[in-house]
Amino acid sequence: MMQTRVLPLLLLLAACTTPALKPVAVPPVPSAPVSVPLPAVAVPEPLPQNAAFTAWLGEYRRRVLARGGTPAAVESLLAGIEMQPRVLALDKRQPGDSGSATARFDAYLARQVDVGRINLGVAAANRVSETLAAVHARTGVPGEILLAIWGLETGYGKVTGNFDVPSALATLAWDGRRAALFTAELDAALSIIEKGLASRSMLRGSWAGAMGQPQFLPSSFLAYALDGDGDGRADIWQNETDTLMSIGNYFKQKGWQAGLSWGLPVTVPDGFDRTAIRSAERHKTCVRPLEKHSRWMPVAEWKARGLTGIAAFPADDVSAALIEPDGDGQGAYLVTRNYRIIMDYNCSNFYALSVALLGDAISNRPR
Ligand SMILES: [Ca+2]
Repeated sequence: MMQTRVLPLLLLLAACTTPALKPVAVPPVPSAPVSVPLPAVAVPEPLPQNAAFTAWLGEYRRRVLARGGTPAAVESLLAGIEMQPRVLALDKRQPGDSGSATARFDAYLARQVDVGRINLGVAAANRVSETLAAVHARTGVPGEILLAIWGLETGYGKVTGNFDVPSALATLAWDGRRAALFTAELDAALSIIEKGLASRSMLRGSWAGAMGQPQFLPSSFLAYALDGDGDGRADIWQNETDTLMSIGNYFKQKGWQAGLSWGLPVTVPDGFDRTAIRSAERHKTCVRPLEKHSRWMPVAEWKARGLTGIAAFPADDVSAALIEPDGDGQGAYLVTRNYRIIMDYNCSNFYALSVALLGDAISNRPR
């Protein structure tokens, strides 16, 4: 634009003062211009983070409106969404399954399942005993598993996270490392508002978008949250009964078998042949943690192979797998299909074993 305006004027001036073009002496280019400072070159600056995020959010708004999102719900969801650098920092710091490669389960267990958490679990068991019985009756999930999930996720509802969940999800979706996952969760948050299941201001939780006392992602809220106290709402943020009923429903829908324990600690005999129990299962999700499980065998077969501490298992025909989280001969657990349901909640052997053992500790403590 600028050139087209200025160029004719320059040509006009040149025509007035110079009758003809003459060769112009071009100064030689210095062969080694070491001391000559380079002229300042205007490098286009990258879009500031916030501007890039705002552009992403605008595109998201356009997309959800184009596919029929309720405008009022879309604006409600997007109102107050901000890019959260702290979410990005926490996401980059997050270790993989079970922490680093050198993390040990015994140390993790000692941290997660300490006397304080067990005692609070026993107190909670007394306080909400009627609710636990009601959830057990409806879902088949025993109280100690409900309490252990509740206790490990949020300290029995005390630490639910104070991040604005739509902001956290949008930040993670925009960041791109797991864009599809977090965009789908942002869509689920929109559905929660569209359906009037929770208000915009209630959508608070962890930096990774896990909400309320059971730490449900929005998609889990849509799929599993239940109203436990009969007021017509599933309030997983403030209501303990709704929280426990929702956790029970999650387990039931994922396939928890009523009356089947998660498993138990066992002792593996010296010289045990571990190559003979390797699993040929191929997993599509939660691959690395599930690769640590042996193949399934009936309890009777495990007994025949010399495992001890197994007598408490009620039935010899129950299918079970062996896990040694800290390596061969350093603590072993025989687990049932129900243990895999705990892993559905959080794909980690460290987590699932902690839930199982916290549950045992709570239920074995006198009330
Ligand atoms: Ca309710």
